[in-house]
Amino acid sequence: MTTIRLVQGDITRESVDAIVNAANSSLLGGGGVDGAIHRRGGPAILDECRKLRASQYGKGLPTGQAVATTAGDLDARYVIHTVGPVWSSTEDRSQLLASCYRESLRVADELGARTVAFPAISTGVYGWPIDDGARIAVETVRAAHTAVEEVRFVLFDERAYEAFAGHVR
Ligand code: AR6
Repeated sequence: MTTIRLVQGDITRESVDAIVNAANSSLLGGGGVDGAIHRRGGPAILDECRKLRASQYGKGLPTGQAVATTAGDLDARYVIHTVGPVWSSTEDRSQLLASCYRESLRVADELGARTVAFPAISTGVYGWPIDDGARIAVETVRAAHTAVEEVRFVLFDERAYEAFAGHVR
């Protein structure tokens, strides 16, 4: 059984085996949680991302997939980068968002990670409504077959925290 914990705060301050990054397919950094992870984690993360782009992800990491790098100076062993879908009001992309959580946990299992911190993927720059993003996150983690013992959702603000709390209760 995977325990779900909710924390309000900055994910780059967490101590876990793996921190999940809401990246973009370039893997070369950006704003939001991605920017914060690269800033605090230091250049070792970007170095490995560049190597991934030069090898198996020449065209970038596709939406819904996940890949791991070092966590650099963060208090974690790995950063798992995943690319959420951009919100669309005309097309249902929820399977891609669910895939981000599932694939990140699959990568965590491959690495032997037992504690994993997630941000609310796609709910910032990518515009996904927070309540729906929280529902998909919690439902997908609950349904996942994983050896991860603790999934910690780290929510940046109170609104996001309350959205997740509404689905975990
Ligand atoms: N800790 C935890 N959560 C955070 C932090 C933090 N330090 N900073 C922001 N959030 P976003 P996306 C929350 O925009 O929507 C980047 O430029 C934020 O409040 O980081 O998946 C990438 O490079 C929101 O709830 O990611 C991509 O281009 C959630 O994290 C694009 O943004 C996700 O917001 C990805 O957009």
